[in-house]
Amino acid sequence: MKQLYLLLGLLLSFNICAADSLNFSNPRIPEAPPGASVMAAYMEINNTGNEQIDIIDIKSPSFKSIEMHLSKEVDGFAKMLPQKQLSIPANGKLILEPGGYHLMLIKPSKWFKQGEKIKLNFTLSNNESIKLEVSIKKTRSRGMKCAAGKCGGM
Ligand SMILES: [Cu+2]
Repeated sequence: MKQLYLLLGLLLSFNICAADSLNFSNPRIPEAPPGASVMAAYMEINNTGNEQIDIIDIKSPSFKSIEMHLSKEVDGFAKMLPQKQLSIPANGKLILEPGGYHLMLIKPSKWFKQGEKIKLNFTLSNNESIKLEVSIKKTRSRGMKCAAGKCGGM
């Protein structure tokens, strides 16, 4: 009997995978005007595990492609720098937010409106995958206007 428990314990410990250590909070995709060719996704990703986790690829049936970006000011210009991966530190978090890291959703298959859900499929560096559903939300469009170089004025 004791041996059986030991075996079960071993099996359980081998079942713990990196994907189980990630928690996603407040995931959201701001609604974009009809005809927009890109959208952005934001969220907070928490890693409860003792090892860093790297997201190396993201796909969605609703978009042609998805890139990982970091918004940064370079020589006075706001730029979006493509990232090869998103790293969530051990026992830490990575925040995707306007003006920082974000997911760039490229070429939507149609116009997605508030309340619709987008399926995202994350691939980790160890080939595990995580599925996440993110809702389209109406938000103030300030960030979009700034990105287009029309902050204030107008
Ligand atoms: Cu971007």
